[in-house]
Amino acid sequence: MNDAATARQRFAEYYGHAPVGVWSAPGRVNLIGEHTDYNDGFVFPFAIAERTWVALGDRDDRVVRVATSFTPDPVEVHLEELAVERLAPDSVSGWSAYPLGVAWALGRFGGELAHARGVDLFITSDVPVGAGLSSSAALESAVALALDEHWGLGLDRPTLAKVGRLAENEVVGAPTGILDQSASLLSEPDAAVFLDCRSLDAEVIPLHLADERFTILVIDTKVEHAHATGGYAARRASCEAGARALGVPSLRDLDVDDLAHAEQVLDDETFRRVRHIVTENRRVLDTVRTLRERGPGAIGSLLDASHASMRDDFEITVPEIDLAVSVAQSHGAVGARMTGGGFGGSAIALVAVDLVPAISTAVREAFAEHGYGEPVIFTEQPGAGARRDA
Ligand code: GAF
Repeated sequence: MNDAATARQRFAEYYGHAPVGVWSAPGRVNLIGEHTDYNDGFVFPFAIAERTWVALGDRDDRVVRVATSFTPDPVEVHLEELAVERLAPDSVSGWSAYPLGVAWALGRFGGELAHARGVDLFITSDVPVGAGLSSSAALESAVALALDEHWGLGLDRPTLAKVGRLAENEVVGAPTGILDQSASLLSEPDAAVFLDCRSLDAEVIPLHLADERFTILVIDTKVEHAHATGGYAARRASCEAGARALGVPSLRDLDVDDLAHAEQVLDDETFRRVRHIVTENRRVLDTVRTLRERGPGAIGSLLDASHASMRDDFEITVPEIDLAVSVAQSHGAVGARMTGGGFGGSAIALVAVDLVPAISTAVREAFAEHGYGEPVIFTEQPGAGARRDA
């Protein structure tokens, strides 16, 4: 069990002095709107209960030290190395690219690192890694919030989300969008964040899941995904090629009515990638409207359609995810879909609380019948965004 007190205690044991504060940030479930973020489109995520904690201690030199409960080796960097326009590719590596990348990116967004004092950081987390629930954004957002406050930089949360994205793009090397950091930094309990990824206008919309006796079942297939390589970057490249061929700044600028023309102009694969983004943007808008007008019990068909589009048009699902979704759907879920970047990770199902045991058992049995590894299944209610805990 991790919490702020544990992070504080682990910090003290490790560094031999007390931290000045503890900050935390959550992972996320994206309810709908997948791969739309880097196409300037719409997303609708919420924070999960699992969080990453950063305990921070002051230093009187200019050294940044980072240690974690999940790796043996601490990392030590001089602030001079981070106060540069471009980080040398080999100056940070592995897990340290996340926290140190954030420290560097704060400088790129106007944070004055030239006179900042060094810090000791100790990180603990219970966000599952590789589950498509954005352990990376939880880490980036917790570190960004902690350093911003400690160094008195005064950056607002949308800017801190950009800081996390820049660290991920330039230092970690994953060409991801703004979805995950925004979810981690902007979420509020019992609500999801409706984000326009072009304007970065965000609206926190109550989901009323618990009021209506619904919950989100997360089915972590344990199939690993990796965003830094392969499919994710290829999908992004296809979207950019589609937008170029159609003469629009981004796929956000197309509507469902434009798809007939797109089909004539594009090759089949690019067309299907474009169709996913255009229809997914429409589904996010429809989900928000339906939720407002008729409540969460009415959004199921939109979740199901989103999954079909990811499976057939965007081709980012895997057989384990498709099985989890179809079993949940056939055993009474309101709706179900993959969440996150794809190629593994987790499926989510919107389910009546009473059906959780039956659907969980059915998914486990189906996985066993197919010879798939046992999934990890748990429920989530939308939780709190990043905050200072102590
Ligand atoms: C990953 C990325 F990090 C996000 O930016 C987003 O593109 C998502 O995949 C897909 O919607 O989580």
